[in-house]
Amino acid sequence: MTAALVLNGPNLNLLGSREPGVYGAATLADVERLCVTTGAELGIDVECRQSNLEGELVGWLQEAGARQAAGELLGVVLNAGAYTHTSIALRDAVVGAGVRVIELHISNVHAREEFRQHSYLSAVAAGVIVGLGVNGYPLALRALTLS
Ligand code: CA2
Repeated sequence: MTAALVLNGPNLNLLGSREPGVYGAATLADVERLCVTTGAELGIDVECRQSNLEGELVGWLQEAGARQAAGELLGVVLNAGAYTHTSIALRDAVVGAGVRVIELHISNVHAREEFRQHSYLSAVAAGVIVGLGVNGYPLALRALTLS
């Protein structure tokens, strides 16, 4: 059985606690359960991690690239949170690790503040899912299983 990694970045541990109008009512634990259940339906192992630290996310992307190269991982679903809009380090990690990434955002970042409308990741991602709420996570996992 092969695997996929779901990485959530800064402040996504607060999901469900505030701003339900923007991010919905699901907690991070709910999202991670949804991802694992989806993985079982797709016949893949899904591992979920969250960090508020940019460097930890860089390390996980590098690890994912090595696992992908070894044929153990299909790729990563990455919600990099606000680092999406600031982090050249995460972009370089995606390219450097050669890891297949589906960039995901729960909210429609294009309908929000201007600073959320630029992503350092989109150009190096295999695909982008935006604005579909937490239902985007199962769709992103399914996308990793295609091709
Ligand atoms: O829409 C998304 O998934 C975002 O990646 C979420 C990030 C935001 O900076 C991006 O622009 C879009 C923020 C996550 C913060 O999540 C919270 C959840 C509940 C309460 C407070 C923050």
